[in-house]
Amino acid sequence: MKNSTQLPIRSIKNVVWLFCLALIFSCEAEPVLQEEINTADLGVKKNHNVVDVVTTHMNIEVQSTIPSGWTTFRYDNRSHNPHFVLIDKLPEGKTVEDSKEEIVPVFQEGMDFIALGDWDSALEAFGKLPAWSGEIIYSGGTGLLSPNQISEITVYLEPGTYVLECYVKDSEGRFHTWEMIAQIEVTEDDSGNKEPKPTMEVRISSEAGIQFDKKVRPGKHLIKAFFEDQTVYSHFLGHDIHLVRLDENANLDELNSWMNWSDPNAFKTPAPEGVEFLGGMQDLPVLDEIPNSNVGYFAAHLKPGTYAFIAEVPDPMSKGMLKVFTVPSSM
Ligand SMILES: [Cu+2]
Repeated sequence: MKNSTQLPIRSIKNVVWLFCLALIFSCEAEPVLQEEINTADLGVKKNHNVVDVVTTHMNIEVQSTIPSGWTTFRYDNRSHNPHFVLIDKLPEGKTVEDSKEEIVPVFQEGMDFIALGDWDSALEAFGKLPAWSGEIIYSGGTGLLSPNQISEITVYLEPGTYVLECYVKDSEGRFHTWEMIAQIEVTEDDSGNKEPKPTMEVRISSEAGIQFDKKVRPGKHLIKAFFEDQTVYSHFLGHDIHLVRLDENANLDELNSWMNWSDPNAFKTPAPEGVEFLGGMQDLPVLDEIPNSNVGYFAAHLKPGTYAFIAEVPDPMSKGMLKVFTVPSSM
């Protein structure tokens, strides 16, 4: 699980307290809807060595070793549920087995107590997170992706040991992370890939929310996700950017509420009706010592219709992190 982004786990008690406050004041939401769109064939893969990631059921299939530098991941969701691929850089010496033993069960225990309304026990459970979990660097990844969609992202990776994971919950409230977790070793060898050239840019910050030029032309795009800052919200996580397509039955309030794993009624299947998740960029850090740490790219094929950029944070609407836009048939 991702928890704090750059903040060491130091103030976990404060975070947990904020988290509980947020739960108390959390509101309702409902989703948005849409027509089929497929982001395959977006062109990025032709220019890069591509790391294929596939989900066929509740799993993540990926090669075990890749070079470092600019890296394109092509995520193919062939399952029946929405998923994402978060890329966590582990502290030196830690492996996916440590995550499975020391982090995943703790989040599940905490979540289960929240679902029962037992806040004291939830706090106690989250207090069992190992200190090293605060040193995990969340290094981007694909945003939420609906079934039968493909997402391509490009991020800059330093050498190290990484975990790929998805923590959407099933209908019973069980985190996908129990099965959807895999390790990759990023070597010292440079991939030789160049930073991609975007067709549009979307920026996100804790103060200004999500910002972009709303005059979006139809067609294929390579979207630059620029993180001006990063922080930890009441659900232990930082902000990220997801692209969704909305149909006329979509309910923005429902979608707004759904984007919060720490709500026992949210971030679980089924996904909100009327919403198609088209990928995006998971939490990127803003670290001086890692070049390009705060920049990532994701591809999108934007057919005419209604879309939104949204962050997976508690009540993104109130933070300026749910922004609807329309793609016209021509410009
Ligand atoms: Cu999943």
